[in-house]
Amino acid sequence: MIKLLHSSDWHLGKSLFSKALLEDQTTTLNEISAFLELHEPDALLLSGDLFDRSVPPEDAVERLDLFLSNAVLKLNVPVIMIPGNHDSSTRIGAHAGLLRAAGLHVFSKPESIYHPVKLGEGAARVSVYGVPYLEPAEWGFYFSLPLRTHAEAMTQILESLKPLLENDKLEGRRSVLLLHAYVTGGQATDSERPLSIGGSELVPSEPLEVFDYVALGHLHRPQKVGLEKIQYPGSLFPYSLSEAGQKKGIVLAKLGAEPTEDSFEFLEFKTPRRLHALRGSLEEILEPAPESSNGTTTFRADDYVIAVLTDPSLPTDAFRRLAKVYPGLLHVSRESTWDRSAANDADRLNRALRRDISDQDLLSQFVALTASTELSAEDRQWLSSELDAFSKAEDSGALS
Ligand SMILES: [Mn+2]
Repeated sequence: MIKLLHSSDWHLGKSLFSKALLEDQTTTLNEISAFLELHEPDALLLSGDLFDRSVPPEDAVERLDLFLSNAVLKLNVPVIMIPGNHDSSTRIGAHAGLLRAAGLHVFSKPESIYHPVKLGEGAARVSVYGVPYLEPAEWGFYFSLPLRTHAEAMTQILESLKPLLENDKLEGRRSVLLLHAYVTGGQATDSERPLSIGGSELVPSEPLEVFDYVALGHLHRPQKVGLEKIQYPGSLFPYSLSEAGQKKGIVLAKLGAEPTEDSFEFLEFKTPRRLHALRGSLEEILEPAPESSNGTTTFRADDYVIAVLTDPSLPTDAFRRLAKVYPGLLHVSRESTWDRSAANDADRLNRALRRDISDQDLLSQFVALTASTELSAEDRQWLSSELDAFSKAEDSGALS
């Protein structure tokens, strides 16, 4: 039996609403180290976006270095990794040749796809392939073909891997692929950076089924894509409001001599701070912190909070008042009331515009639609005098 732990999208060095997350990321990395000690896997697979930026901050670089040294040198777990779309493949791949001898395997160049890491012995053996995240044009340059989409690049990569995969089969070796891509059928969150502007970023899942396990990276929601053997473990930490309350964790893949012996398990992180989204009016949210925000997770005093206020306008001092109740408050926003009915109202306003109505009535309607409140007599008076002053200035040419 070959045991593989699979993680991705660490985004070390990332901030959420100006709050640096490295401390929280370290808590989770410590939990991954504990998983390595507990499960003693044959390898740890990291499917890209190790850092949040191609030039990561120094403390994030140091953090990754500490983690990898501990995993490879102290725990004796080989680490196999690829750069993602947030990483610089050159920087992630620095010294790859030297590090390989120590047990850190980095796929960072196009030709590295032909050099799988071979693990195991006897009946349970695998070849682990890695496809570094590169732009379609970079693959096109490598293959000397006009490749414009990630799907086209993937077709070419898989085609070129065929002889190696056939050889694995002949020798009774299972195959694993590390890939950082948006595979068709996957569900995104709000924290992935699109892989292409304008064109298609999707890669079809069917051709990936030739592998016994596809260790995916890119999408931040943990998920299987169609089959159990094609999985995203999701990000290290919730990196957007859309991931509040979402379970985060790591995948434990066990591959036997035959596919029927395989199993895939999601191991949830327990220690890190949670991210909660609290929706409601300021007064509602200011009530003592709820014990549970979604029925399954316990609310801890230092948990991160994003407050989405439903008040008709943003109450003054909302952040300061909320931060007293929620020390981990990261951001306060107001839920937009701009929905379909608002759009219909706007349409009505447009039609009203074409009829001849006074400026004052037009502005009153605008205020009523956007602020969900009627103008008071006092407001009307103020508006009327401002409008008068404006037309006079306009007539005298002062505004031209
Ligand atoms: Mn990512």
